[in-house]
Amino acid sequence: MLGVGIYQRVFKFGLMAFLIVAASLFAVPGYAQTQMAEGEIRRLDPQNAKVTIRHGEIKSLDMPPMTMVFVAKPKSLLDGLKVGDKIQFSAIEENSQYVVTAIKKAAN
Ligand SMILES: [Cu+2]
Repeated sequence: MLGVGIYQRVFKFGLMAFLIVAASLFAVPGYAQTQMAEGEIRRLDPQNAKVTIRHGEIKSLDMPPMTMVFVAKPKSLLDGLKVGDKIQFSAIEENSQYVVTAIKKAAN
């Protein structure tokens, strides 16, 4: 009887450790998603995959609010957008360029 209890405890501990690891794996992309910055489209240059965004603070890039040009990757991210649209977006720094990797229209 004692043996069964120990195995159950070991199994429960292992299961808990597995769940914690699994939860943290899911939590990382979930956290990144909530880190989208707010912005407004100021200028669009789809042929060159460029978009000028007046943006709020971007914590992931340690950047204060400003208006600046981003490269859209892929440039199809710019499809259906127009000047004045309020957006939420994700951006990264890549080869000393700022690259938008996701855009979604914000509900006004
Ligand atoms: Cu900026």
